[in-house]
This record gives sequence, structure tokens and C-alpha cells, in this order.
Amino acid sequence: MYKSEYLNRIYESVVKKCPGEKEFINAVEEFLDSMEYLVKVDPSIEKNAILERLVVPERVFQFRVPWMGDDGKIHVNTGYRVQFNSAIGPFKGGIRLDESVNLSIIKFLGFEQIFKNSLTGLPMGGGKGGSDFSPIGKSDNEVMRFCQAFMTELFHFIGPDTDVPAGDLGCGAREIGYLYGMYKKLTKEHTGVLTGKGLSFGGSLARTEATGFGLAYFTSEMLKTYKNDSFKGKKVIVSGCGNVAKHAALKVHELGATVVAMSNIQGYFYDENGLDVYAIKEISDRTINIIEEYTKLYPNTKSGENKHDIWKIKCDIAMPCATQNEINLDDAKELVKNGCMILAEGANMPTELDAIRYLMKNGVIFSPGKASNAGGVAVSGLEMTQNAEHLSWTFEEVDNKLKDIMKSIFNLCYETAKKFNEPENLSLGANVAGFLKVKDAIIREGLV
Ligand code: 2IT
Repeated sequence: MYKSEYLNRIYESVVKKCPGEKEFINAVEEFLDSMEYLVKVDPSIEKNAILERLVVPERVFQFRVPWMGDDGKIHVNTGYRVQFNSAIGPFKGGIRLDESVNLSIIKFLGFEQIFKNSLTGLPMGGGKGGSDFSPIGKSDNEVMRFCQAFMTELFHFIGPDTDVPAGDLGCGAREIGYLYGMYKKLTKEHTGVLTGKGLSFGGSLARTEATGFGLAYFTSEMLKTYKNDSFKGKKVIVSGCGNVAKHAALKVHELGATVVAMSNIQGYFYDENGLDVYAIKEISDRTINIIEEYTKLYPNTKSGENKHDIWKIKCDIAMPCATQNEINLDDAKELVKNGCMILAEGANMPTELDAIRYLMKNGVIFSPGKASNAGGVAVSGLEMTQNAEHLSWTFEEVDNKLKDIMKSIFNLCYETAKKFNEPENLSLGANVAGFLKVKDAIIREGLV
């Protein structure tokens, strides 16, 4: 499958050792694609068994999370923390709380996080955690009891200089608050052990907005560099309605674009003349019945239940910000047919591999989540710095640093891709640039 015998060996070993872990295997496959040239010209990679060491997590924890429902019934979920790679800094990555969570998904996310965190330029290794618990439909008290039970296990493995979790899908400010409270009680320490905290107990301004805003800043750089253009007058689809999507929608609107369609777990909704992104933010902050509430406000809004249909709507820029595998090959064909010119991922791996290949072959410039959604973890890194110096920076200070970081991630990916004579191949740029720093650290730190 690969030209390199070494890459084939790595891929086969992962398939053999991780049967059924399709998301993780996909993430490795996509990454190895970008290593073809590098392993040929740099023998130190194979000599030091760098890829062998990269595809195996340093540590994996799996634990039972028993908690009691409001009705007095006992529930049992499974908790995970995958400490994937700490070559360049303490493990860092979110906690996903969703029914779909399994070891494969946490490993895929942790693997991606290694390169994403490296691209930010901040000293953070890659990790991820989560549970097959979904806060949707649970009471506040149930969510609290789950988070407390989860932390009574997790606290053994984390620390402000060891492993610093944060939020992800299903794990927002409320959950981080409960997790942090229990960590503090168990350790008697007020430290920056989690990011995405509330502003009253060590959180950073602009962390909530960071992933969505960062995605918009990154895409602005794409527009400027490749098209000598900007968001002004562009039609944009932003899938999702969560933290990433709503802030991406707000920022691209502020930059002059029209958001024509969005979606949530119930389906998608659209208005060719533009959605009211402020109303969407207000509604999605308080309820999950977004489509129902929004169409009450704007009765002319169209909607549908099949989420794949959102990609049939005409747009200049597509920003998938919901979850993994939301764009398949058929969706990619629709986007190309309708003249979409840029696809920038806000979620982690929302585009399937054959869809990515099709888009790139057909002139759509593609940016992988590990580059374009790195703004979230970047501001998490800035939250760690603020906690370490016991200070809080202003919104503007953090936002300006975020802008600089997204610009430098774009430039790093672009310049790296250019060296391979593939200036539009940001996947290649992101994988190679993210990898090189980690590789250097692994070699220098010796066989550990
Ligand atoms: O996917 C991601 O980068 C995140 N969920 C954020 C991780 C973090 O540590 O802020």
C-alpha cells in the first residue's frame, strides 16, 4: 500500500495489534501517507524506531465509573485516559463525554493531538480521555455525580506538569468545574491541572471562543495566501452548533462572510440569505432544541433531518465543526460540484480519507483539524502559563496571541508543504512539521 517497506510494516503492526480500532487505524493511515518522502530521505527515523514508538501510547488507563442516577439506580460507565506521547511536554488533550466513546476513538484523538500540540509551538505532549457517558438528557446533579466519580480515578494519573486534561465534545464549562472541584478536594491543591476552567477559578479569557475563532483566523490565512482574498462576501457552511461551530460562525460573520447553513444532532438548517449567528449563539447556549427555536424566530428557515444533505448547499467555504466522519466521498463530490474552494476542519477528522483525496484532486484546498482547530489547545496552553504565573491576561491579550499562533501554524504548514513542491497540501505540511519537532525530542531524550 505504501511505497516504503518501513511504512507498510508500521501500518500492518498497528492493524494486527489493534483489531477493530478503525478510527485509530484511519488516523495512523492518514499520518503515514505524509511520511513517504521523509522516511526515504531521513534514515534516522527508522534507525531510532521513531514510528514504532509513536504509534504505541506511552500509557493507557481504563477504569470503571459507577454513579447514581436521580432515580436511585446505579449506572456504570467506562473511563479512559490515553497518555500518547510526552516527548515535547506534559500530556495535553481533552475529555470527550459521548455515548460513542471507546478506546479506538480516544486513541485516534490522542494520536492526532501529538501533532496538533506540536504545531502550536507550545510545550505540550499529546493525550486524550473520555467516557461513554453523555451529559445529554441528564440532570445537573447526575452530571456532577458522574464527573466526581470519574475524577476519583483520573486524579491518580494527572497533574499540572504530568497530564493536563480539558474539555471536548460533551465536556464543557460545567463538567470541567465539577471535575476540578473533585480534583482539588482529593489533592488539596489549586493548580492548573485542567484547562477550560471557569473565570472565577483560574480559567482563561477567550478559551471558550478559541477553537472557533482560531479556525476563522487560520482560514483567513488560507484565503489570503492561496486566493489573495478574504471572508468578505463568501458563503460559508459551518456544521455543528457546539462550542467550536457557534464561535466559528460568529467570527466568520464578523469578518464579512455569510453563514448559510449549520446543524446539530437533530438535523441541519439553512437560509441562503444568511443565518442570524447571534441568535444561534444565544439559543444554543441554553437549549439543544436549536432548529425548533430558530425557526420560530425565522419561519422562512429551511431544515432537514439528514445531516449529509447540508453539504449539498452551495458554499465557497465548508467548515465541518461537529464530529468525526461527517463528510464522506459523496458529500465531497457535492461540494466540488457546487464550487466550494476551501474546506477547513474545525472538528477532529470530520472528513473521511477518500473524501479528502477527492477534494484535493479536484482543486479544493483542504486543511486538517490538527492544524486549523489547534486554537483551542493553544489557548489551553496559554491558560497553563497564566496559572503557573498566578495571573490572568485580558481577552485582547489572549486573542492577539491566538491570532499570532494560528498565523504561525498556517505558515509552518504552508512552508513545509512548499518544500515538497505541494504548496496546497496542508495535510502533508501539518503532519511533517508537527512530526519533526516530536522526532527531534524523542531522539535527544534517548531510549525512554
Ligand atoms: O481537540 C482538542 O484539541 C481539544 N479538545 C482541546 C484540548 C485542550 O487541551 O484544550
